[in-house]
Amino acid sequence: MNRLVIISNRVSAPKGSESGAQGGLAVALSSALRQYSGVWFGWSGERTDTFTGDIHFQRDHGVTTATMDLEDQDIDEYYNGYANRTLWPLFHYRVDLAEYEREFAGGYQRVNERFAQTVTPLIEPGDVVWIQDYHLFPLGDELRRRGCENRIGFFLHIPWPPRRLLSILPEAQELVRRLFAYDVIGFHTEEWLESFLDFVRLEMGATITGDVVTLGTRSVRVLACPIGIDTPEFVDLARGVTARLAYRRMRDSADGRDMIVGVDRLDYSKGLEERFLGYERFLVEHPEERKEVFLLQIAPPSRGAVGSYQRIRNTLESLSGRINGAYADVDWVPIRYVNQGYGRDTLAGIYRAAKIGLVTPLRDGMNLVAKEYVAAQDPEDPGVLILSRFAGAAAQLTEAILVNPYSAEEVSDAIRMALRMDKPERIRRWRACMASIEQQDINWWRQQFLDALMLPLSVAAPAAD
Ligand code: ADQ
Repeated sequence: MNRLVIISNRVSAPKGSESGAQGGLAVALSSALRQYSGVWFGWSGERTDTFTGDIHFQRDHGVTTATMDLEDQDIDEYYNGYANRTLWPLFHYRVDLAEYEREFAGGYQRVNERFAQTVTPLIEPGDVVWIQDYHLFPLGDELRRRGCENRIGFFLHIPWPPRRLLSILPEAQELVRRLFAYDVIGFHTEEWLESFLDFVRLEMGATITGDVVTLGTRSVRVLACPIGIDTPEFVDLARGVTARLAYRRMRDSADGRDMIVGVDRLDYSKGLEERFLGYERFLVEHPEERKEVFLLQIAPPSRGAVGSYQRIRNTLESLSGRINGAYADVDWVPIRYVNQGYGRDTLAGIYRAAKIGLVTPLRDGMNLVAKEYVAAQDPEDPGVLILSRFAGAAAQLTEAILVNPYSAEEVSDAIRMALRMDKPERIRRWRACMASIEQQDINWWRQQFLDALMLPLSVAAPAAD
């Protein structure tokens, strides 16, 4: 296998070091990269007065990382601007929150050039380059402009929006045209892939033959390849000492009540407001159940410099306060709302102690929390996963209770159903979900993508009917 060069916006601290709340992408890549020699390049997360392109190398737990610092203006326009004020909301169907500023688009382009300029000397002939996510759509094209002839793949970790939504983006066609610099583009689900194909075919006149899409003189292979977790590792974590302590702590403090757990970055796409309202509906419709359950919502803040994130944080603070004020008693609080991150081993114990995993994003590329919740369960007495139909994970975890997160009634009914589900039914459903995350784990995902990246482009799969 050739050396692997992974490029993503941020480079996560490799596993083993204290890193607090890691995003799903970071968790997935640190396991994937450890198995190859090579390097992981990205922004250090640090600011510099003047961009120099200096690279900081680090080697930790078998992973070499290389990072660069960015200027304040870069961070404002590229990261807080185009990536998280324009692309993230639009790609999560939140047209109402997306902002279109020329400075953002300009900063995004400039920083992608800075990535290309800085990483180019690190790429050796024969290396396979794998670029991650929506921060870096044009990077493959920027590398090609600098003479890079290596195989370059791109994986999108968020949904691809329907074509009419994407058309709202002023630079949509140019952005998508530049994706044809890649050899392979991966999406989590068939749904996101279909939306991409719709756009390139209907808006841009691309032709599709099997899994190869051609626009002008450039062809790119596309695939749907759902990311997984390191399932055996997570199963072990859930049985380890730290998880057992967390499990005990939760069971003691639950005092015989059933715990419902939600774990998410504090992000409007995760449907936290709707989740609280669905849970409130359950409390209203089933007053006899009130003191028998509680909801633990763990939500560490993210992207605090972006206004929409400040607003969702305020909304959730007042909503949890209102619900607790309305229904709490001297010896019971309906929602425990916690804004800090926890280690993965502690989280595993918390998942295992929860009768219900409540995962209700309004739109999510995949959602790894749903998979972690399943992996952490006791096979003899598993809890029940309630999962949004609009998470990519719903295409695989079909035996979860699938809900429309916008419907408080559906969420309330699902909670009731999960609380009443008998053990044989819980075991049956859990086994089906577990089989899926065992087969399609993080190693499977990485291999699927890299196999596609190694395939010569002429070997097209037969056309789908
Ligand atoms: P995220 O939006 O970050 O990822 P997700 O897939 O759920 O969403 O991953 C979150 C990760 O962070 C999980 O591994 C979880 O354990 C961890 N985490 C969350 N809250 C935590 C807390 N309080 N403490 C500690 N850890 C916490 C993006 C996309 C997803 C896609 C992933 C991977 O938005 O749709 O699944 O990338 O492709």
